[in-house]
Amino acid sequence: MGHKSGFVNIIGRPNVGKSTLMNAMVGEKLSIITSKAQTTRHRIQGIVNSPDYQVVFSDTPGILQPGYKLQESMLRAARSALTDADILVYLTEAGERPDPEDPFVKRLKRSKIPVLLLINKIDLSNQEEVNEAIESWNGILPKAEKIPVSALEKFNVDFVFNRIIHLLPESPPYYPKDALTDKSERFMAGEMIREKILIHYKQEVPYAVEVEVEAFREEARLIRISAVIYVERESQKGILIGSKGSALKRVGREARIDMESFFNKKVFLELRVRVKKEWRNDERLVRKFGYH
Ligand SMILES: Nc1nc2c(ncn2[C@@H]2O[C@H](COP(=O)(O)OP(=O)(O)OP(=O)(O)O)[C@@H](O)[C@H]2O)c(=O)[nH]1
Ligand SMILES: [Mg+2]
Repeated sequence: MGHKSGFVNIIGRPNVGKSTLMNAMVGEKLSIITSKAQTTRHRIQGIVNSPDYQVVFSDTPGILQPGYKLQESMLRAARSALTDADILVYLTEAGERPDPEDPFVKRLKRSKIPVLLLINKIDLSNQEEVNEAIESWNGILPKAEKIPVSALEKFNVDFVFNRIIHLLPESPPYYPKDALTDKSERFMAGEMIREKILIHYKQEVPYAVEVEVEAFREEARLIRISAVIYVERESQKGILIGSKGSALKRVGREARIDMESFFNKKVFLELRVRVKKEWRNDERLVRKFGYH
């Protein structure tokens, strides 16, 4: 058997556990994870290498009905993942009722790409509910292989990984064998900051936030990172900073701890907050922030 390599794209609704699953497969925290829907905004690759294979996973934003420009870009990222895969992983939750009219499901049905349909979060479910879910998916996507998993508790994750290796086409590697992701260190640092904001703030603040890492300088003994957090309104700036800066300090402290563990080096992190009115619906700004 020759070398195997290919693209495995993970798609599904917001919050079903796509990023948790990719991180579990790759064995690194590449994608941020929070309990809030729409955590992931970009397509993020996670690469697993061995002498015999290279698997290029793509984590994608959850599939949603876009309400503003940023979400249009998020949906495009998820859609693109439907077509350029060797294997599709469609992640669902045990409690989710399949909708045969869902345009994504219809496209999956027509697709010639093999689909692994994973029923996630079974740790929160029971056998009966899982069986019902499998049965209803059997009626809609009969060819897809249905596998119950728990990405959080890593139940069946190895089994899914082995199925992926089995289905992977023979091919030389697409990337160098030490590659881990397509994203830069700056991007990773920005995501770590955004994760803490998603965790600590309520309602609309996390959704109105974008993080831009302006400087990332690696010195002999530490990395100096300076980032700007953009919000849409003055009121959000106040909430983000908190009384005497305490809320922002917490974000900085927790993000820095994650950065030090990810980059394996001491980090000096500087955060500033700026207002960019309605950036989420501004085509030019959305593009400037790296969304296509
Ligand atoms: N109980 C349980 N929780 C899970 C499991 N997998 C993921 N979660 C939780 O579900 C929430 C969402 O997980 P994510 O991995 O961020 O979900 P996602 O699909 O990437 O979400 P978006 O990026 O917003 O589309 C987090 O709170 C996870 O801890 C699981 O197997 N069991
Ligand atoms: Mg995600």
